[in-house]
Amino acid sequence: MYQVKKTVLQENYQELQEPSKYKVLLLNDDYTTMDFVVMVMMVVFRKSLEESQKVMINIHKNGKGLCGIYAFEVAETKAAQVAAMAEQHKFPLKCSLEEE
Ligand code: TYC
Repeated sequence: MYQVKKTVLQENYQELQEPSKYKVLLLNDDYTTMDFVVMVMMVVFRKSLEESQKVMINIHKNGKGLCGIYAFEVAETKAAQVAAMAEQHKFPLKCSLEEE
């Protein structure tokens, strides 16, 4: 009985929690062009030209940078879009996801 109550309480608690959010980070490399990264940022992450340029330079200097924070499915879709665009253009550009 105690175990059943405990399980029900745990389930209720989990249902009350906000779903986790995920950071989508873009990684620097030596081959992807700056223009391509800026274009990806505008198309996939819906940033302005100016913001995309700022984020791209930050990644170029620091090795990686934050492109956005989303629910898991959205973050996964954005990462898949980046991977598909990079593959199409034969660039090694990579994304990573981090739980917030
Ligand atoms: N380092 C790349 C260059 O000098 C530009 C670049 C920026 C690549 C950000 C990837 O996520 C990246 N062409």
